[in-house]
Amino acid sequence: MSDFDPLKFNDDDLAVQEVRPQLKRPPLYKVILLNDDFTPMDFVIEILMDFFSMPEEKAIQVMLQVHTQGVGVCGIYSKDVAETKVYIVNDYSRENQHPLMCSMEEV
Ligand code: TYC
Repeated sequence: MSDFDPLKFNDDDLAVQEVRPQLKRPPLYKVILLNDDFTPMDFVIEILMDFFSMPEEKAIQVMLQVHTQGVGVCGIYSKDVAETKVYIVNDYSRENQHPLMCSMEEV
């Protein structure tokens, strides 16, 4: 018999339905940046390089995507990591008096 056979027979010849193992993957979250009219482009590029480990060319590309389309993806993470990224980016932006908004949404 295979490892998981949902229909097994016990000693009294009764069919017993086993519980299917719950193996759902934990959800992933996109960390996103939103455009605004005031945050300097260089500051956004710095954020993408420092907090999301992007090489400069990729950071420029993502910054321009946000600038022209209104929103862009910084990376995809587990819930805990995404929440921490959002927190540190928003905190760092406030500290530097920029209105940059970082947020997250389920993939
Ligand atoms: N729109 C900003 C500017 O013209 C640049 C910018 C890009 C701001 C991306 C936020 O997430 C952002 N200075």
